[in-house]
Amino acid sequence: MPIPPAVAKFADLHPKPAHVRFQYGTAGFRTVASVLDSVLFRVGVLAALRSKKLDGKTIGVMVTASHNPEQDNGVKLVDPRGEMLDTSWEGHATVLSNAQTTDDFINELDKFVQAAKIDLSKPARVVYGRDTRPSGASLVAALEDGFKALGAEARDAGVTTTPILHYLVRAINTKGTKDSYGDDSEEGYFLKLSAAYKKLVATRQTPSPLIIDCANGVGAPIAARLVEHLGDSMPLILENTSITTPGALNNACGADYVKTSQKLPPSLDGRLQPGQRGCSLDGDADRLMYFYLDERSQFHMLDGDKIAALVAAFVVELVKTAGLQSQVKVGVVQTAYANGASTKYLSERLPVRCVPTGVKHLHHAAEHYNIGVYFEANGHGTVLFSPATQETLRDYQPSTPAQSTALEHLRSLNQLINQTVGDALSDMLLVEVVLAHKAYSGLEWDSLYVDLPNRLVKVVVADRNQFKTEDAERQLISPPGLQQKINELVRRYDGGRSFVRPSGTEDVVRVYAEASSRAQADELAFRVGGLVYDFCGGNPTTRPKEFI
Ligand code: G16
Repeated sequence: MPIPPAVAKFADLHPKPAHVRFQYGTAGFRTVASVLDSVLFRVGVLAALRSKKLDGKTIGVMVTASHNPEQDNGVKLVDPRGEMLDTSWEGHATVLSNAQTTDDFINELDKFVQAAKIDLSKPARVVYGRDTRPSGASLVAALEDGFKALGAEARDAGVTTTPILHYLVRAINTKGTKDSYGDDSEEGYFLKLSAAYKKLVATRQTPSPLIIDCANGVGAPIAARLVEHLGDSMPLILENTSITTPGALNNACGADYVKTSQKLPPSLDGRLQPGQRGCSLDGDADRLMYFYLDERSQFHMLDGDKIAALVAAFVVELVKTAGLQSQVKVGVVQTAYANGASTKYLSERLPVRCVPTGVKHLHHAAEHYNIGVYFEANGHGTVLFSPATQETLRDYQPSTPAQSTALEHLRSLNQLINQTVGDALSDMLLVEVVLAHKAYSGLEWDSLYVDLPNRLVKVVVADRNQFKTEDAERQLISPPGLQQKINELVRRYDGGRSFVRPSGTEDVVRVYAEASSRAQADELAFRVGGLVYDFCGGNPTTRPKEFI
């Protein structure tokens, strides 16, 4: 079947800008919003094709640039079980987005449809949502043209969080089956989470109020609805909720700000009291960072690694108490950004794997465990219960009251934790459950292990694509010779570790460094940053002055 003529007609309305090269990266396409119109249209077409290929299963499309600044936007596809798009389609997405003219696009599309053996007569179904970015509405209009071009049945989920969109995709595709994931509505999501949370804390004291920094993004209205569903069971104070103030999104607030600057968002100064727990979401509410101030008002960050340590220990304990330790093996997945102290702490207790950055890599690795706990240091992560483990939890007959209680908790955790992707609000409730069960304050949680001082630096280079890595991104293989120079530098620092990789969401190269003291970690990061800058022919007049 040939490509329907409507595709060319609509494609003419969304010309590709000249001299821009797009790439389906770590989390889909992501760049400055003003150049994305053609990409959104083409992603609409691709989503419809993906659905046709999968016999009309519903495919998700999320329009967001998550932690990026407000002027950026992006789009990513979600596969039928709520997981990230199959990586084998990422390359096709890149090729289609870069076809220069309508004719080139139709040609590429035709080649792809033939090669992938897509039956165009099959139905296509999609569900799509967007975050609060001002560019979202017009980009969604371009996306909708892509759906119309192939006659896809499209459901608009409106302004929502990335994890809710993932939830909806799985809920729609499992509706009425034995694997039903929940009602396919936002309301269904809130009911599922809040019911599980209330069950898990039923016998615990109501926690002290938690401050949530909503990053001035979509987390604000969604958290407000969660508050209604939780009622008195969880006092939440929402901050940074200005979703219509221009320039406010992710600006000096949010999970990425907290992680990279290792500081309290200035807007929370005087709001967060010593000893009180606070947390930050990012622009689409899929990342979570916790923090607290000690009695001297010193800021302490509890990042994705600390969340992994807290949660993994709790899950292991429940599995053991339930008497399931021989059947249910728990494992952890991290990336090279995981603090060395967290990896040490976790690997002394559990199997730990290191994979490249990007939820898709962590998610797939976590699926190999019966219960897989995965968190990136930046606060993105979740806990996966394998289908076999879910059956075990359903059928297992406990023999003591203690076993029975632990089993019930595991069942409720499986309901509370978003099984499709990292979800800041679901993760926040998970953390609160563990803190309530362990009667931990932020300080006690923080004391599980002591972080090695670390620093993350961004370097702007002419072409980040020349950076290629191996060994889960811990070694550079290109540009040639640079890794050797980094190794020489690292050797001079006590407890030093550093690696360099190109970002898949921003036009920068990221440098991570760790050392035994704060000053040394900073120095190492800035020295490696300088090395990268000089090696890549950076302009001496624009060389950042902190690059020693
Ligand atoms: C996305 C991905 C994360 C990744 C982050 C940064 O997060 O989902 O897995 O850690 O980008 O990636 P990079 O270092 O390649 O820029 P988000 O929250 O921005 O969607």
